[in-house]
Order: sequence, then C-alpha cells, then structure tokens
Amino acid sequence: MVIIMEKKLAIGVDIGGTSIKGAAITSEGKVLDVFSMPVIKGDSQEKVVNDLIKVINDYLKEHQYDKDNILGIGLGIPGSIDTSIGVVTYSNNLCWNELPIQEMVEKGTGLPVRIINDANAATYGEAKFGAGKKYKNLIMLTLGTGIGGGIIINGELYEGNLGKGAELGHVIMKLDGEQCSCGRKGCFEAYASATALIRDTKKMMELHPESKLGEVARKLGKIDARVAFEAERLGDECGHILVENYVKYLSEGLMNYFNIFRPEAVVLSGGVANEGEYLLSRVREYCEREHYGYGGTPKVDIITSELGYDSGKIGAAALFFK
Ligand code: BMX
Ligand code: ZN
Repeated sequence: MVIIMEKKLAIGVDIGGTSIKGAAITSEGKVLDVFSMPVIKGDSQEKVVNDLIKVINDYLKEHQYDKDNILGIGLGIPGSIDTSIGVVTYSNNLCWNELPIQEMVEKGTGLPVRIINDANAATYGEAKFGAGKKYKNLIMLTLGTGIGGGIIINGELYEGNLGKGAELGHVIMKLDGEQCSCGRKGCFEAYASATALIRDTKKMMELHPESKLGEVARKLGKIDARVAFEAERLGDECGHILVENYVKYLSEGLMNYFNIFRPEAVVLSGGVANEGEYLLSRVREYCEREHYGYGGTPKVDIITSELGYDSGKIGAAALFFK
C-alpha cells in the first residue's frame, strides 16, 4: 500500500493492439503499482473501454489509492485522436472509430481524463524524465508494430493540430512501395518498423531455406525482429543483407528528420531498438557517411530510450504534471 497525502499522482495508461498497461505515476516520473489487461481481437471498442474502466476502478481500490489524491488519467492511444473533444478518430490496429473515450472514462471513474497519441506520450515521458532530459530539441521514434513519432521543440511537445501530428512513420520512402497500415504505399513504417523487418525476414527464409534464419527462429520460438540480427551475428549472409537493408532505411528516414528539424538528439525505442549499440553504431556510421550535415558540429546524438516500455505510461500521466 502506498500512502501519499499530497495530490501528486496521476494514472498513466498505454493502450496497445494486444494489451493495455497502466500505473500510478508520481510527479517525479516514478512508476508505482502496475496493471494490465489483454485486448481481445473482435471485442467492440465500447467493451474494451468498459473493461478498462473496471480494471482502473478495481486497481485504485485494491491498492487503496484515494481518488481525491489522483490528479487524473492520461491515455496514450495509437492512431489519430482529437484532443479538443477527447475522441479517438481512427485507430487501424485497434479497429476503433469515432470513440468518445475521454468522456466514457471520465464518467466511469469520476476522474479527469486526457488523451494523447501513444508515441507522443512516449516522447513526452522520455523528454521529461528519460533519455531526452538534457535536450531541448529532439525527435523520438518507436520501432514496433508500427513506427510512432514524437517531436520536442524548444522543450515543448509539438502535437500538431488537435493532437494529430508527429506521425513520423507515415512519410513516403519509396513511391508505390510496400503497402502501409495507413493505406498509403511506401511509408517509412512499411520499411523500418519491426513488422517490416519480420516481413522481409519471412521472405528471405522462403528464398533461402539453407540460411541460418530458420534455425535462429526455431531457437527463439518465433520469427521476430531479433532473427535477422542474431543470424547476422552468427555470420549468416542472409541475416547480414536483412540488417544492412534495415539500417539503410532507418538511417535514410532519420536523415529526413535531421534535415527538417536538425534536432540535438533522436531517441529510438521499441523492439528493434533493443539491439542497442549493435544497431546504433551502424546507423551512426551510415549517417556520417551519407549526410552532409550530420558530420558537422554538433552531431545529432542517436540514442536509445531510458524508460523503455514505461515511457508511454509516464508521458501520458505527465500530462497532469504540466
Ligand atoms: C502507427 C499509428 C501511430 C502510432 C504508431 C506506433 C495507428 C493505429 N497507429 O503508425 O498513431 O503512434 O503506429 O504504434 O494508426 P505501435 O502500435 O507500434 O505502438
Ligand atoms: Zn503509412
């Protein structure tokens, strides 16, 4: 049990395609008790939100948090939202449409609610309490199911009109290229997300059953973004081609953002960023070689997140610590 007398806590919630995770967060960005619930494919959007309301109410009771001491609930949501009316306009992964989630959760919990795009939440969390703390201008990319993006300009989160902005995954890298989840073709997300790397790994496995990719996937128990990297580390040529291609797309995408924003840093998070320095050193080398501005002074720091999977929860809660 946590007894906090002052009103210095907020609930941060990170909504994903397969699960929803949340926690009470202190104004110093510390994560207290966590909760999670699965998102069952096929459940209606109303059912998922009503289940979430129950989970939050049960959580507050179980951990004996007094609602009077909670500033509010921040919801980080993948997809397009409208912060002026608290509605999820469209979320393709969740199959949500025109969902008045803010009002529903406010009514169901009796607490104030704010909504934010999931990657904007992660960026805000990292900027306030994590790897981005020492920078005033930064870009963050979450390399997961999709590519989420976030922008900090002069220390402030730039969310665009109605909170719909910073969809950095949906800029075109190749005209008429790979199909993207957003409906367009050739987006950055369709080349540099974990999903894209998995697609390419599967294709390569079919073309080259003799490669080490299959063996690595069997050891890991699934085909995820690690397979290509692990095969490359074992000296496999197909793994090497996949990783080189991935580094190329990721770096070219980053250089687009260097040209637009010239940030002090770019923070990478999500499944692929777990490769850490193994990936980052290659990306830095590529940018150094290919980008006329990158090599100048000061360089753009390319770093990984510090808060990991907590950044979204922390950032969503931090909407109440502004
Ligand atoms: C997609 C888009 C973004 C989101 C990003 C990261 C949807 C549902 N999502 O580009 O809004 O920020 O994915 O999402 O349209 P994740 O699911 O990879 O965390
Ligand atoms: Zn797209």
